[in-house]
Formats: sequence, C-alpha cells, structure tokens
Amino acid sequence: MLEELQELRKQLDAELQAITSLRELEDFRLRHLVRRGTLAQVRERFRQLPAEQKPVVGRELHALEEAIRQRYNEIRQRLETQAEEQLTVDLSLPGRRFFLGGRHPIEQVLADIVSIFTRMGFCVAEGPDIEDDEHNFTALNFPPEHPARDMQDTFFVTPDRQILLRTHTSPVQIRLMRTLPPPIRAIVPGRVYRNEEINPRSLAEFHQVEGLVVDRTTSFAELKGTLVAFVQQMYGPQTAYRFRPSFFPFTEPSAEMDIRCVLCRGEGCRVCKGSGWLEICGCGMVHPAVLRNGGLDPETYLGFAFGMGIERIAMLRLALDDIRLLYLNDLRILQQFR
Ligand code: 2NM
Repeated sequence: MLEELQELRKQLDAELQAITSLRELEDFRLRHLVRRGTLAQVRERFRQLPAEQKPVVGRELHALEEAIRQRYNEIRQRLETQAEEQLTVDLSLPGRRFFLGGRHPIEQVLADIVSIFTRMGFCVAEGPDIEDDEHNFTALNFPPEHPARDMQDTFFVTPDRQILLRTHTSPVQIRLMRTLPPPIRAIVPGRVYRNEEINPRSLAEFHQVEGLVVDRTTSFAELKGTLVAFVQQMYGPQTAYRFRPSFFPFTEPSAEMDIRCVLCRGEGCRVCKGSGWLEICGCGMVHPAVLRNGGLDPETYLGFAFGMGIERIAMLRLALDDIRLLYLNDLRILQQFR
C-alpha cells in the first residue's frame, strides 16, 4: 500500500500541475477530495489494514492528504486572485455612450409659449379632456346646426352626443369666466380631439394653446400688440406678419394672423404652398354672447381670445412636411430639437 500511495501522490501532483482554471480545479476536487472521492476511498482501505501496518502507512497517508490539500488551497487562491484581476476596469477601452432622455418637441414648444405669455402677465389654466356640449359648443355660440358639431368633427362619448372629447380648449375659457372675477389673463394649453382623417397635415389628436383676456378696457389693438410681441419672441424681432379677417363663432370681429414663411422667407415654397405666408394663429374679440354665457355683462367687459396649434409650430421649427413624424418616437427626428 505504501507504493500505491507514492504512485497516487505522483498522479495527483501531476494533475494539480496541469490545472489552469477554477473549473478544472473544481473538477479535481469533485474527483478526489469529496466524500467517496479518491482520498476517501484510500482512507477506507487503510482502515481495513492489519493493525501492525497502520502506523507506517497512516503516517504516509496523512502526509499525502496534507500535501494535496495544501497545494489545492494554494492553486485555488492563485486562480481566484487572477480571476479578480481580470474583472477590474480596463482603462484603455473606449467609453460607453450614455444616452440622456429629452423633452418631446411638443413639450419644448409649449414651454417656450408659456414662458413668453407668463412674462406678459398671463397665468396658465387647464381643464378636462372630456367635456359636455354646453361648455364645448353651446356656451361658445356654436349654433345647433353648426358643422363642427357633425359626427365627422367630434368624438362623442355618449350616444345622445351630450358628452364628448373637447374639440378645442375654449371650454376651459368658459369655466374661467364663470369662476374668476375679471381681469382675466390666461393661456390654456392642452390636448384636443377631432374626428378627422389622419394625413400629413392633420391628426385626430393634437395640441392647442388658447389665450383669453377679459377686462373693463381691452381692444383689438391690445390683441394685435400681444400677438405681435409673442411672434417677435417666438420667431425673431424682424418677423414680418399680417392680419386677415376671418370668422369664428365665439369671436367678433375675428382674424387670422400670418407670419412670413420661416423656410423660404417669402419666396414661396412647399410649406407655405407658394404664398410666402404661414397661418399661425386665429384670434378675435370675444363675442358678446360668449361673455354673457360666461356670466359677464358685455356692457361692462370686453375680451379678446386667440388660439394656435402646437404641432404646427414644432413642424415649422424642424421644417417637417408631415405632422405624423412628430409621433413616430424616432430619435433621429426628436434629437434634432434644441
Ligand atoms: C381660436 C381662435 C379665435 C377662442 C375664443 C375663446 C373664448 F372662449 F373666449 F370664446 N377661446 N378661444 C378662440 C378665438 C380660439 O383658436 C383658433
């Protein structure tokens, strides 16, 4: 048995010598060092030796076990240290790029609009997306047979058409007039809904900012001055503009404000359809009937209001020719903002 132990020691030494990884080392442990492993089996046979052989063989066996376990532990420590070193940072590698999120163009444009108007003394008001006919149409002087009430334009929530998704943010202005004593100076941003075909120029769900001023003395001149100040801050102090007469049920007189095309500077292009002008804002003096519906005496108070589409402004900034590009969530488009 002594010879056998010497053979075994040579064999295990050779195996340990060849080990280069923690995996191989673990294989070694599972073969030789566990219960029922090689060393345990040798020990079992040692137990069955005649008593007179045990002292000599026992000394040898003990020495073998000690030596193997010690080498095993040394190799294990060396390999573990190596593995740790391999895990540490390699400073010669190129840095990993960190992508920072950003605000959506619609939010950025809205933040600019809010900033310009709050510095002119306006506050910001919001209201519900789901409205009733009274706030969205009747109080705003839409006649019962007005085309905007048609199935084609409005998403109705109830079959009796009394509850609906607001088609503009103007119902919030009615709420303001009914709750706040004048003077009122507010802008109302928000999502609006229209049952329209989705195409490069229009969506069924989009964003508006409307504005309302009600005071004892206000005028169309003040309306123009307010919007000109807005346009000059939004598009630059040299921006050319014009007002054209228009029609809205809730304002009289009504107008449309155009600015010189920001893309072709008036030469005529695809975006301004060759006219050199861009419609950016509808406006007018609040109709006396609307003031009355808002609980205000039109003999005492005057008001002006305006409204604009946020998507349209974002499109002009990015020179996009298709409104749907804003809602693709395509970083190649969104990252061009700012
Ligand atoms: C527009 C254009 C013109 C408007 C009118 C009112 C209210 F409630 F005072 F009557 N709110 N918003 C208005 C007027 C909106 O959007 C193109």
